[in-house]
Amino acid sequence: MSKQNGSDNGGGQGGGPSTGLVTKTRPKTKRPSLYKVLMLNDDYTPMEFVVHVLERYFNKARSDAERIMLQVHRQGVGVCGVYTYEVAETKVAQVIDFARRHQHPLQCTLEKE
Ligand code: TYC
Repeated sequence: MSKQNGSDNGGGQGGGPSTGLVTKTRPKTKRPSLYKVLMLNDDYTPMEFVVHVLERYFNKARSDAERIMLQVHRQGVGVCGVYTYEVAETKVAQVIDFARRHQHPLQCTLEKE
């Protein structure tokens, strides 16, 4: 829906008669909400598998992937990346599916930033 600023016969950004009132038209864009993808620790998924997941689905360099994996292993949870909702949701589904196909219980989830 477009914002109406009155008839276009005067000054100011919004048009309308010259009342001396200047209104600003804002671009109707909103930044999308962002979501963290969190990886959860478990006792069974091999460390090497988690590192591989971080490289493959979150485009991490080997050294970053190892650091994140160890953080999850020690603290229980870690951030794999921050994305818009649809991208984050897709990555969570891909990781859980990939882990299941390899019979690992690895879990990850979304959290709004
Ligand atoms: N705790 C697992 C192990 O000792 C390794 C691991 C790390 C599992 C991170 C999941 O998200 C995870 N084999």
